[in-house]
Amino acid sequence: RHKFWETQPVGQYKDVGDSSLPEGPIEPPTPLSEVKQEPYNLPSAYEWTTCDMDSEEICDEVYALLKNNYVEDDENMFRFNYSKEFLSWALRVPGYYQSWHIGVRAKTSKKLVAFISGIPARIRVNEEVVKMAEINFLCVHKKLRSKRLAPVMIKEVTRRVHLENIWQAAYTAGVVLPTPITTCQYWHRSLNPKKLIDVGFSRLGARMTMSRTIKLYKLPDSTVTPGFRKMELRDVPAVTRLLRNYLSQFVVAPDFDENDVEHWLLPNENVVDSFLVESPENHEITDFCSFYTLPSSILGNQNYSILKAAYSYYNVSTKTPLTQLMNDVLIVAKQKDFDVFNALDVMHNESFLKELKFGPGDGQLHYYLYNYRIRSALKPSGLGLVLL
Ligand code: NHW
Ligand code: EN5
Repeated sequence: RHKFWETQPVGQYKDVGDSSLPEGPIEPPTPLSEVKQEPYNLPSAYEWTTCDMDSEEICDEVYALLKNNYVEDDENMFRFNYSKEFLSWALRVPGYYQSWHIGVRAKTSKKLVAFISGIPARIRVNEEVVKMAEINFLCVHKKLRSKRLAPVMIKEVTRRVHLENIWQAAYTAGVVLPTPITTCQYWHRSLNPKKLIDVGFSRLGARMTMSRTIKLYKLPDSTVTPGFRKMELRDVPAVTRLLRNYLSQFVVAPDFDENDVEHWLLPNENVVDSFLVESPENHEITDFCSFYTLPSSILGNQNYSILKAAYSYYNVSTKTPLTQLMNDVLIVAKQKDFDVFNALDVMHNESFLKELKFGPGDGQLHYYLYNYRIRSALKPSGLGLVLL
């Protein structure tokens, strides 16, 4: 059923539930001298290119490929539209390898027709911190689909990750592959219900009018938690401590240091927003919340072309109840003109979703590890990892 994935060191369906298999690498590393030195072969009309994301022009090309060919919902009504600033942030991370930003061009026209990326990350699985690649933005132009290009791209990124002596990876997908470590549900909180209904993102509930719906999703004009403010550079050490301590309780979570927190969580306009609660009494940082900005193109609507979506990122509460903290972040997102606030049922998110009027979406997100087996079944609430 999976001619490619059957050949890869990933959990196979036949092994599901076999607790006699040990936790850890599925296959051992090979000596670096045995890693293939030349790129995999592409169909003869295409060539590999390494994408220099520092270059405005190349960033534009990757942006355009994804804008026109990346992930859509199951009814092809919306397509992710990651901004250039976002792509630059997501790919030029601490310690990144340019060689892991991989494009495919048509030889004659030089047009960029496919892309895949990896970034380095330290991911903790139970007690073990593992150096991994996070793989994202796999995309093949719509006109080149179903030609088995994706397996070649995956093998090539794998080869280039191996050349850096890294043997594991983490990735997410909306499709089922062998074999998810867990499956998460998307939840959506309407901020601009009229527009969401007009564009077909949501529907008017049974026995609901538009004005009752608008009233249902109304939010206060300003945040309520005393000491709630935007995160600043000077907060990096305190946020790192707070976050590391919080993430230590999950089975799978990133091992963030101060450099990572500065990159991933310091506010970056129209890319990532972060807030914290500083105690008015003793100036302690007690709570933290964040979201990233990922608009979607609205395909074929007369009135609107962009859906502005915020995605819940990392949230930590020690003093402020999580529900109150997340209500404040919804208020901020509304002030910033987002149409919808999305969240997965990871970490402690279940505890606020229903009360804050999130509803389940029609999409799921499957999480995967490459060449790493985990001992036991994982619930979404055991995941402390959010990929972009
Ligand atoms: S998930 C988003 C993926 N992108 C999209 O959905 C964009 C729209 N779709 C496309 O561009 C986030 C194409 O449909 C793609 C497939 C390119 C998806 N992951 O070329 P063929 C990520 O970026 C398998 C993995 O003919 P295509 C994460 C499929 O099962 N495999 O198909 C990426 C089949 O294999 P099988 C996927 O439609 C993680 C084969 O590809 C997949 O023209 C990558 C068919 O290939 C997916 N999302 O192109 C893995 N979708 O065995 C990283 C399909 O079933 C692994 N397939 O026959 C780790 C690597 C690093 C290791 C380091 C140690
Ligand atoms: C890896 N980094 O399907 C990314 N989104 O629910 C790749 N549905 O937006 C993985 N179909 O339910 C991508 N509205 C996997 C996700 C692909 C995109 C996707 C889903 C997630 C989504 C929306 C729109 C559906 C349009 C028709 C949806 C219902 C909202 C409603 C609001 C009011 C309360 C109930 C829910």
